[in-house]
Amino acid sequence: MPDLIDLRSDTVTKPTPAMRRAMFEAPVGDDVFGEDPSVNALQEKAADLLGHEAALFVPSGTMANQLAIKVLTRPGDEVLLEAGSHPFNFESGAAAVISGVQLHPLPGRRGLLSSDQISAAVRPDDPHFPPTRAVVLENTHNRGGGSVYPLAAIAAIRAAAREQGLVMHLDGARLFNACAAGGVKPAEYARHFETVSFCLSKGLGAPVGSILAGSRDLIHQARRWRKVLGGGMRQAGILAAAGLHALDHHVQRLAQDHENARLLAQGLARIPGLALDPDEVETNIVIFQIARPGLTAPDLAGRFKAQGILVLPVGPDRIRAVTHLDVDAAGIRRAIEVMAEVMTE
Ligand code: TLP
Repeated sequence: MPDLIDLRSDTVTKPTPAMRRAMFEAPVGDDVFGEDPSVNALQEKAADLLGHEAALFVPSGTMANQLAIKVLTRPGDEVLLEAGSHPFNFESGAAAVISGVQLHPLPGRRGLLSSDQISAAVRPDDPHFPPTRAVVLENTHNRGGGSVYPLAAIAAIRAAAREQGLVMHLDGARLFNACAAGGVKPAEYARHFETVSFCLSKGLGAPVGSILAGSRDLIHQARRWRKVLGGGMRQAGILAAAGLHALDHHVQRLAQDHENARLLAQGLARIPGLALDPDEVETNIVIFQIARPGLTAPDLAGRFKAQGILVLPVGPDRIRAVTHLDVDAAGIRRAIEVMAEVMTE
């Protein structure tokens, strides 16, 4: 059987030979003492890119989001976010456990919220209600199908939030995808938020790691909470070097992943029994619907897998496929062929 084509996530990428060399050669020190030169270099570069005072290297996107919620809220506060968002659905209820906050999910359009929704959701100052404290946005939005916030929409939400005295965190796990799609610089998004995270281990292709950026004071607090959660790492420069390499070499190429996602979407749209609108595919995530009664997403994913194509069921009749640096256009064409064949069975 030919090699598997793994479209389950952009988290599955393996470090390239050049990235492995950078990791091998990385100068390291003890990062809990703040002495790892590679970690320090990555944190400075990331803070610079985002236009924030400071940044912290953390093991995962989940930890970055949870540290942000921790330092922006107090127990009993309420956090507004989108109903399909990652922190609401896929972080094991961590915000309740770690921060003791109540999450207030709002229904977005392809995962994106409007400023009016934010204004309308803020609770009045009344002892019955939790104090609304923070807004968390996700850009690109994973379950929204890799949708991208227009900069103007973020600016409008920021203005509404400011009026209500709310602070904001950006789950930018795929922020560089949003930037590549919209021709926007990371700092142009980031300036609207108190804290911003992005993942090195998704489309950027590093094996491990995320960044949380914010003011010096917020990042100082986040560093302490990272230690509380057991995320203080020692010679983490080996990993940070992969992140530095990713920022230097894997940002420009994200446009290719987006082209491949469009190619995939156009191919899938032509397959009888699958439904999607290729025009909705803006970045590297393609979510499609199964339009054949009796055929479920786990069933179909199993049949694709038997033919060497891995995808992720994300609902009873919805499947996600994500493009990334380990699958080229030829791989995408092969995946379309195989999926079309399976659907004729
Ligand atoms: N998303 C993963 C899975 O958890 C679904 C994926 O394959 O897409 N924010 C967003 C928007 C994410 O998509 C993810 C991971 C995270 C945060 C969490 O990152 P990690 O996995 O590093 O904790």
